[in-house]
Order: sequence, then C-alpha cells, then structure tokens
Amino acid sequence: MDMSQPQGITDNLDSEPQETAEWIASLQSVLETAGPARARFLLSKLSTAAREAGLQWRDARNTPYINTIRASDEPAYPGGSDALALEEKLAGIMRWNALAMVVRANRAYGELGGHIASYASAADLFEVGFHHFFHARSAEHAGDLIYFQAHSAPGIYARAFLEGRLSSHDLTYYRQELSAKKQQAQGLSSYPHPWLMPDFWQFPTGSMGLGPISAIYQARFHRYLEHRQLLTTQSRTVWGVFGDGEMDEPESLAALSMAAREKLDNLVFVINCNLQRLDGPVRGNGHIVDELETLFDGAGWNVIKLLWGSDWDPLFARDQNGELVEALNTTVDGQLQTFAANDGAFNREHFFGQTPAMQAIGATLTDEEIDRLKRGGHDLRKIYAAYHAAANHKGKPTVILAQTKKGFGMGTAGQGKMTTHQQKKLERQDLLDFRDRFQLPLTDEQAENLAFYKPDADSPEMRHLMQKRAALGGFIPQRIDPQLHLAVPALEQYAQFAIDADGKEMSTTMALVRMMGSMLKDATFGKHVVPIVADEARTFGMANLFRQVGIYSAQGQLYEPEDIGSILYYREAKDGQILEEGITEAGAIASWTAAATSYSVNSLPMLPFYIYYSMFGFQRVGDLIWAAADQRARGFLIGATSGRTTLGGEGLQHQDGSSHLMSAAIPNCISYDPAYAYELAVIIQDGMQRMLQKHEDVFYYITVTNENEAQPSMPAHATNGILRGMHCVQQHEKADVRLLASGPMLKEAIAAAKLLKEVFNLHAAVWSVTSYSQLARDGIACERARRMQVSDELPWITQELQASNTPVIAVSDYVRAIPESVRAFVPSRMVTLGTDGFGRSDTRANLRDYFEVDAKWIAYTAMAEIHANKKSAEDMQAIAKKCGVDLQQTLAMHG
Ligand SMILES: Cc1ncc(C[n+]2csc(CCOP(=O)(O)OP(=O)(O)O)c2C)c(N)n1
Repeated sequence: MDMSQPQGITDNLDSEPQETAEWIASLQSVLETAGPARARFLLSKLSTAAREAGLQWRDARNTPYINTIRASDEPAYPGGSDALALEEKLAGIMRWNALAMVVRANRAYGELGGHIASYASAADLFEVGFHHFFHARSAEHAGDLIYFQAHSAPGIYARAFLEGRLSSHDLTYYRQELSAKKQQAQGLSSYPHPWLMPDFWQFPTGSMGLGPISAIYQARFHRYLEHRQLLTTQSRTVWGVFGDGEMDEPESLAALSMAAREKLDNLVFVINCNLQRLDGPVRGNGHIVDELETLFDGAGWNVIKLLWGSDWDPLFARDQNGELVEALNTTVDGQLQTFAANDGAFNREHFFGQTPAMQAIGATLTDEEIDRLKRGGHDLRKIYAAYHAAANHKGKPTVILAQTKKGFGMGTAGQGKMTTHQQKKLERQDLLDFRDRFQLPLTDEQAENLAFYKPDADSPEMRHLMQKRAALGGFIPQRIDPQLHLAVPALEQYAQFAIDADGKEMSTTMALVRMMGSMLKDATFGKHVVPIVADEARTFGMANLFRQVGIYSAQGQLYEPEDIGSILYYREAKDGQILEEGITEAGAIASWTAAATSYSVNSLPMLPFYIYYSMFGFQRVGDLIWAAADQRARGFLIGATSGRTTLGGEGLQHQDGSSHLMSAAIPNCISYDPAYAYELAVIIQDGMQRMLQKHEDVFYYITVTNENEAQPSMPAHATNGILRGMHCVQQHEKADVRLLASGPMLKEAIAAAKLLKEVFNLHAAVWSVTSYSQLARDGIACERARRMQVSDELPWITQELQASNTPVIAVSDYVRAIPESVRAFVPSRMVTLGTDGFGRSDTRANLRDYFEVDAKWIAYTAMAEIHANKKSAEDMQAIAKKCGVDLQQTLAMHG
C-alpha cells in the first residue's frame, strides 16, 4: 500500500466499524482513567508515529458543526433560572425599544435609515455581556473596553433608556442629532461616535473592519503599558462584537496572528454569525463559521463555536449514529438561512426529513418546538458558558463564533429574509407578532404606535438590571476626558539646536528624531512618548533609539542580536518603548490610535509619534486615520520622506504629492509642511501644549524630508506666523513679486529670488508657508465671521500680503490644489506651482525641473506674471532662456 498518497474520499467510509469502535473505546478509557493530559499525549504520539510512517495525515482544522463546550461542561448560570427568565424578558424589551426607535424615525422621515435585523440577532450576545461580563470603569476596576458592532447601536440606546441614561424623548431623536439640539434632547448618532456623543461612545466602529484591528491593537497597547510599568491593566478585557460579514474586510483578519503571537488573553472577539450580510448570505455555499474557525485556529486563537441552543442537547443525545451532526456538517449556510426564514413544518420536512433516524428525532418535537429551536447565540445559558470560558482562557485570545438568526423574532417580516438587513418599516401585524413573540405588555394600540416600553423601577426585571450593572461598576459604554495635567518640556530643553541652528546642515527628519530623542530623556515626560514605526526606523535615522529606549517585545530578547557589538544594536526589551510594528501601516496606525486616545481610555495621556513614508499614510490607511479623528486622538503623525520631488529616485508609488490634500479634509487634523528645523520645533511645542495641556481634541500631521540643507536660526517674532501658516523669511519693501513656498520648495523660492535679482535686477519677497491648509481654514473662518457680523479680522494670509498688489507665486511639492486652497484670500494676481501628475524615478533636480517647480521655473513664472501681456512671445522665450528654462524643448518633451 502506498502510504504516501494523501487521504482519498473512500478513506472516509468506515470499512471496519468494529475496529474503529475499539480505538475509540481505548481513548475513552484513557480519558476516564488517566485524564485529558494523558489522552492528549497519546494522540500527539500517534500523530508523530503517523507522520514518521509517511502517512501525510494531519488533523482537520475544523471541528464538527456543533458547540465546542459540551452541555455537561457548562457552568451554572449566575442567579439560576430566575435570573435567566428576567434576562430573557429584558432582552425582549431591548429588542422592542430598538425596533421601535428605528421604525418611528423612518415613519417620520423615510430617509433616515437604520437597522433592526442586526441588533435583533445580536441582542442576547450583548445582554449576557452587559449582565455578567462587561466591567464599567469604577473605583475597583479600570473598565473593560467594548467595540460594539456599529449598526447595532439602537440596542445600546435601548439599554441606556432602561438604565435611565436616555429618556424616551431622546429615543425619538434617533439619527436626528441636529433637530434634537433644538428640542433639548440628546440626539442619537447612527453609529458609535465620540464627537457626536462624547460622554457615551468610546470607539467609532462604523467603518467595517476597523473595529477588529483596533480592538487587537488596543489589547496589545494595554500589554505595552503594563510591561512598561505605566499602568495595571491585568483585570481589563477588550471585547469586540462584530458581524460575520465584517470578517470579509482585510483589516478584520489582518492582525489575528499578532494577537496570538502576543498571547493577548485580554482579548475576546464575539462574532455574530447570523450567516447574512447586507445583500445576502456571507458564505451561502459553505460555512462561514468553519472558515473562521480555520482562520482563527490557524492564527493561534482559542476558538469556541457556539452554534446550538440548549433545546438541541436532547436531540444530539438521541443522535446515536451521528446523522444529525453529519447533516449539520453538510448543510450550507444558504440553506441554514432558508431554514431560519421558514416555520417548524418546513424545517421538519426539509431538515429533519433527510433520513429516517433524523425523522425520528424530529418526531419528538411539535412544529412549534421545531420553530423555536434556538441557535447558540440566542441561548443565554450557552452564551454565558462561552463567555465564561473565553474570559478565563489563558495564553491566547479567544474568538466566539456565535450562530444566530438575522432578524431574530421578526417573523415572516424579516427573520432570515434576504432583504432583512435594510428593513426599517414593519406593518401593523408584524408589530403585534413581535410584541407577542417577546411577551411585551403593550396594547395593540401601543404596539402599533411604537410606544417605548420601560418597566417600573421596582419591577423585578428593572431591579435585576440595575443590580447587575451596579455589581459591574456602573454603565457602559461611557467615555471620559479626565483632563489630566501633563507638563511638557520647554522648547529649549529638546530643540535648542533647531532654534539656534546657525546654518548647520541637517534634514527635517534628522531634526525631528533628535528632538524626540531628547524628549525621551526627560525624566518625567519621556516615558509618555511612544515612537511608532512600520519597519522604517533605519530609513528615518532612528536606529539610535533602539539602544536608547529599546524596542517593545513582550518576550524580551531571546537571542543574541547579530549587531550586539554595535552601539546602536537592535535591542528588544520587555519594557522597550518603541513600537516596531513591522510592515503594517494599518497595525501601526491602530497602535497610534490606542496611544493617542489613552488620555481617555486609560486616563493616562501618552504622546505617540508615528513616523512613516508619507505616501503610505493617508492614502494607504486614510480610513483608520479618520477613525482616529473620530475617536478624538491626540498625537503626531509624521509623514517622512515626503514630497513628490524631494524623495528622489523612488518613482511614482513612493513619491507623495497628495497627503496634504487628504489631511486637510479631516477637521481636527492640523497639517504642516515646514521647511526649517526651527519651524518644526515651534510646531511640535505648540502641538504638545494644545494636546496635552489645553486638552484640545486635535492631532498633527507634519511632513518632514530627508533632504539635507543648511538650517538657519530662528528669526525673532516668527512664532505666530509659523503657527498660523506663513511667515516672511525675505522681506523687501519694493518687491516686484511675492514668492510663497512650503517645505522643500522654500529653498527653490529663495534661489529664484536670487536669480531674479542677479539676472533681472528684480526684487522678490519670500514667505515660508508652513501650512497652506491652515491658511485656508483661517481664511474660510474669517470670511464666515465677517458674514455673520461677528468679526472684521482679515485672514492671516491677507494680512501678510495686503501691503501691495504685486503678483504672488505659490509653490508646493504637492498637487496644485493645495496652494490653490488659499487663492480667495490673496489680494492680488496669483499663480500656483505644484506637482500634479504621476511621479518619476530620477534625481531631485530633474524631478523639480520636470514638474516645473524649481528655482528657474519659479523665476520664469514670476517673470511671466510681472510682464503679463506686455511682452512678445519671443521676448518671453528669451527671458525663459535667461532663467535657464527652454520652453520649446519642454513642450517637445512633455507636451
Ligand atoms: C467599510 C464599510 N463597508 C460597507 C459598510 C456598509 N455596511 C454596513 S453593515 C453591512 C453588512 C454587515 O454585515 P455583517 O457584518 O454580517 O453584520 P450583520 O448586520 O449581519 O450582523 C454593510 C455592508 C460599512 N459600514 N463599512
């Protein structure tokens, strides 16, 4: 027999049932007499023997389509059947109020939208957490962190209503934040949002996929704080309740192996496998649960399948020859959905009717009982058992794959229906059925009118609800901003070298790293700094920090690094401070967000600097940056090797000409593109003060470059202009032209001014524009203030340029749209130069020539404006030549 052949289909058929039974009996006997450890040992020995014999056998990653936790291993339910009954009742009330909220809003305004079916399927999963597991922040407990599935928000509002945190008046303003304000109500945001409901929501999970990766890095950041002895986080668990469809998102799965590698047993995912997403089944032709089991198990997670309710246990007990389990193994999700959408009689015929043995099992139940057979995620007892196991599992993160029915309880109106996701209107009869299904004490009229229902405060269910939350420390979710004071170091302490640079050559990246290195040395402040990189620390000259503060590694360093003899050796340490995330910008930004919101989540302000290739920031992980903005992050994003022409040689995928366009759209992101080290210092100092001392919910995006240049010392009185967006670096009373330039373009503008003087004896004044986007925002704000009759103040750029009406040339190493954004506030003719188009691989000089942004092109553009319509084409060509530009050749080459 050729034992090297992989297993074939015929191997699945049992040719020797007697022999099989003997093997199984032996295993059971070992289990009973010697215990599970011995049984596991023998199985692994058998597996080794099989491998050595060349069998090419490996255990399937999938377990059968049944619950992982056996009924006999379930812990007692806290409070017993009384508590169970009350909690079931409460879950019904939550479901009703959530439904009523959505349907009412849409009856009034059909455009508002909202979701019923998702929370209807997730309610029990949420409720067991709320009653028994989710700790609020209190004197005794720092609080668990829960990432709630965003579109199940109505369920969270419904709970807050019973808890007395929201009134019925508030509930009528679901998805109507603006109208609510006018009516002294708390508007309820569609999805969790820390700006719109700042005392309530902690994590903005509305964009699918961001919740899972954020939860993982949040749990990891807790470990980091713990290992650095900054915070005790051991009792805290990060929970994430997500949809099975959401697992399609690459970000959802992106960090699974990291979570396992870091042994994040402070992390639990609950995936609500209602088998449906928006359009239809998640895996109609397969099992999403099995697929996720394989993925999570393969990544190293503890996987708990929670598929069937307690009423299935007697059915499995009767399943002598395994036909029921085999039917579940082979019934694909699309079919399971159809079973969910149909009644008991249908299920008897089409599911239990498959074999005589199954028919016999089905015959023990009435149609009504078959209809009510619960999936695991709707059985509080089973859910409790799974959560209990997850919360107590050591050494691995846990995922609970909970099978539910989408639109549970919505009957023929929605349960398991293909279109249920978007259902937000219910007919009268559907409402009455729903009321009856969950035994709500509402009259027909109340049900029809979608009355919110809250039992009396001294009713058993309300007392139970309040007692349970009191025992877990209070209500959740809850967001705080404790406004803790953190003294930031004085500018001179870490950036004197930049203020008094005196012509010293350095790049702005070098300056930044040096500033950060000094800050890290500060005895009290330094420990709050979190340097983050995604495998580019050496690119940015940060290797010196490896030795200085170490790279965080939960395991420390288990090897002797190759470069141990070097003073900059690669030092990993359990209390290391640098987060070296590897090549995952998504992971790095998730870490940054965890650090940047630590002031709220942990009442421990941290100051993260995430330094990355600017091209791989807003473009690559822009949605995660928006989520950080939503979460009111405070920290620095440093776009290094920035600029379309300043990163020579790298070609179009690495050269960034657009990040400032994207960052400008985020309202609480303050962007700067400084030219000089001293500007960088002033900006960082102001940023630290605003974020850490004034508790402003802003974060900074600063681009730095790797171009070495002579750094001037800071002129007097420059601070205000630097921060507002522009300051004059070369003044001239009678300037013929004004040059505005940001970042690396400033030196080109200065060189252009020199050229204009030397060749044409014309004078140019030059401004360093540290931020076109801040100038534009200021301009828009001033314009509105004037319109609203509150202020006459002119925009800063207008103030700077109003002294004359000579032409303005505004240059950027980014697309023209960036300097264009200030045009409305420039009181004279203006031309913008920028780097629109695809990048190229070449030298900086050639790139700047190609994009027509270098000194000679700036000078020629200035001449063209000075002489606008006054010179012949020949004269202009001659002027261009004097500037060093050949117009005809350029047109011939580039069009
Ligand atoms: C990035 C992103 N893409 C699309 C959506 C729109 N969307 C909201 S919910 C949803 C379906 C969710 O399905 P699932 O995760 O299975 O959750 P369920 O509602 O079934 O519980 C979609 C496509 C979104 N919110 N975010």
